[in-house]
Formats: sequence, C-alpha cells, structure tokens
Amino acid sequence: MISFLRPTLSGRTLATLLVLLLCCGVSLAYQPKGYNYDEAKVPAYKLPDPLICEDGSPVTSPLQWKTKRRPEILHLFETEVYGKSPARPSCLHFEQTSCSDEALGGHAIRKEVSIWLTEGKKGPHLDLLIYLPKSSRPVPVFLALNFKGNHSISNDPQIRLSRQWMRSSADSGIVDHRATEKSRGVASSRWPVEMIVKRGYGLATMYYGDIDPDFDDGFQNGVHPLFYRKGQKKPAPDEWGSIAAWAWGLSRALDYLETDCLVDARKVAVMGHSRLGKTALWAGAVDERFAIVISNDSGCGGAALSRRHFGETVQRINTSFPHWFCGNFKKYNENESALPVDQHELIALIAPRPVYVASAQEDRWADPHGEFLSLLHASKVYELLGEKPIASQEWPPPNKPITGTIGYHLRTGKHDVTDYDWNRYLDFADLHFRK
Ligand code: GTR
Repeated sequence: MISFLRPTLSGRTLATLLVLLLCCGVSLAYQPKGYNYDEAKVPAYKLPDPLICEDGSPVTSPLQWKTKRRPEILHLFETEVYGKSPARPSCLHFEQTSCSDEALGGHAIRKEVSIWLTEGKKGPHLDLLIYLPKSSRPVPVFLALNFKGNHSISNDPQIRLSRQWMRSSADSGIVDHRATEKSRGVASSRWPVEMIVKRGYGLATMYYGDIDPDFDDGFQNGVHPLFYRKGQKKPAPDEWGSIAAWAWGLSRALDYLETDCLVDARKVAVMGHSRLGKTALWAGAVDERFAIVISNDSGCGGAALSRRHFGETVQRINTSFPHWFCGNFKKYNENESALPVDQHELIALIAPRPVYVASAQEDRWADPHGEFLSLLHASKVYELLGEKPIASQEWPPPNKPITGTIGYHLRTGKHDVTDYDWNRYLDFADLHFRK
C-alpha cells in the first residue's frame, strides 16, 4: 500500500494537491481570515479635516488651500506614508526603439521608447509602449503601469519581450523570474487596446518592475540606489518606498509624453489597478501635470480610508509588503487613529482635477465602501476650489456609476480590471477632455 501510495503522491496527485493549495492561498490572500468584513464592526473614528490647518486655523479660500494647507497635507503623506521622491534627473533622455504605423490592423501607431535615467546607456531604464490612434491632432492618452511586462498587454508579436525580473508564474509563462514567449498577451483581458484607440485615445504603459522590482530586497535594485547619498545604503524612514518609486516612474513617462508631438500632454489620465491604483493616486497627488487620476480597486493605502479597519489593514499591508510604503508608515500599524492624514486627503490633493475611483463588489479586502467614503470626505475641498462635490452622499448600488468632477462606480464581480471599468474611464475622459 505504502509503496503504491508513494509513487502516486509524488507524481500527479502531488502536483494537483500543490495546485489546489496554491489556488487556496491565492484566494485566501484576497480575503484572509481574522480581518473585519462587517460594516457593523467598523470602529468609531474621527477623520482629520482637510480644511483645518495644523495650527488649527480653518481654510477659507482657494489661495489658502494652495499655499498653506495643500503643502501641509502633501508633506505629511510624503514623510509618513509613501516617502519623499527625488526630482527629475537632469540627464534624463529618451530613445525611440521602434515605431510602426501598421499596428492594430493599420488603425494605430505603435511606438516603444526607452527612458534613460542616467547619462549614456548604463543603469536602469524604463521601456514605454505606446499605442496611438491615427489623428491629425495630438491625442489624449491613458498612462498606466502594467504587472507582467509590456508584451503581456497584447498578442502583438512586435512588442519587445521584457527581460526584467518578474514573479514566476507557470500560467503566465514566467519561468525563473523571466518572461517567455508564452507570456505574450497574458494580461490582455485588462487592456482593451483597440477599444481605447477606437475612441480616440492613446495608451502608454510600462512594466512597473522596470522602475523597482516588486520584492523586498532592501532597495538594492531598481531606481533607489541611483539616488543614494555617499554611504547611504537604503532610503531614510521618510524617503520613498516602492509605491513612491513607481509613481515617480509615471512622472518620467509623462516627461517623455510631453516631448511627443502626437500626444496632447495636457490631457494625460493616469490610471492603475490595485497596488498600481495606489500608485496612480500618489502620482496624481505629487505631479499636478496629470489631468485626470483613476484608481481601480486600490484599497488600503490607496482610496480606502485606513481608519475604517475594514479588510486589509495598515499592519497587514506593512507586513506583507514592507517595501511599498516609507519606513515611517510602520508607526501606524494597529495605530491608525494616530495617522496625521487619512486617504480622503490623498483624493483632496488631486483637487480640483477630475478623479475617478472604482471598486468591485466582491473585493471586500479593498473596502469598497471605504473607497467611496474617501471621495465623499474629499468633496469639500473640491467645493472650496469651485468644483461640484460628489453627486451622491449615498454609496451607490453596483453598476450605477456616479459622474461629474468626482467619478465613482461599484462594479459587480471581483478584484480585476474589466471592459466595464474601461468604458466608464473612457466616458469620464470624454466628459472632461472633450468639453
Ligand atoms: C494584495 C494587497 C492589496 C493589493 C493587491 C494587488 O495582496 O493586499 O493591497 O494591492 O495585492 O496589488 O494586487
């Protein structure tokens, strides 16, 4: 019996068991036990008021917001949450590595551009992939980071295969941390390139691991070491973690887009999903050149209010992903009420520019209701700046989008980016870019 079981277990059964275990691990990771998913158990909390200055004085004019309160909030997020990022490097330069006007069956232009961060061609560089509709005028563009390499967003065989470190995944054709030909198009369901181009928009994307590979290596790889002072070995507690670095990379992509005469760089919408949704929000807060900011299922450390302690918590995110935020953020593990800011003030930093937050009904780990409440509590800053507050005080039912300067929807389904989401973002961009 034993000798019969042994070979069976070490063969196919073992493989199946392993796959089952991994699957369980993956789904559990998105709704782990021991966290609150019950609205009735959300603790009582008091949010910091975005319109009361640190010295206790109220903000009563747009000028006061701009010159006093906004810088205060930005500084707190920089030093306590995401960490301060360096300025644009003076030797930043761009190199177009491919261009075709035969993309998408001849309907689009496809370009690849390398963004070099240091002089010459040494050191890390970021590879930007761009699809543009053929147009007689510069076009508005969605800019978004991707999780699995530029080649993963489409089956287009001309896209350069990423050579960067990636999380291994047999399903996605990523072997020994490197992409293979099998990984072409694996993320295409999240990237409706044709739909975007058909509606008159460009899409620019780059692999987030070009900026900083997403694992905790003490900030030895990626862009961080380029900026260390003499003798510095890792960022100080108030200096950039990985999210801030990814956001910094988005600004460098915008630096390039500003030089591309086919692009209307005053109309760039920065968008991101999940950890990259947190990143898009931070990019939009820091860099006011982004005209629209879109967060898809960004959750804890993104659009969701930390003080609600619903789903993922500050402690949990700092433990699972110690490299995402700055060192100082760890002070708030199980201590959210001590945070000098909450995430509605991240939204407020984007004001008066249009902002869109999307949640998914089954994505309770990301606290969909808390994502909506951030918009609601940021509304008074929009009003102060002459824009309309969010159009509904009530959390809307699924698939009933709210639009205006502040957009929101709760989609049915799980943590993902779907055509439903993209259609709403395109409608939102039409509303603001085509007026
Ligand atoms: C989860 C994490 C979330 C979210 C997500 C993602 O594991 O807890 O905060 O960012 O990953 O980025 O896919």
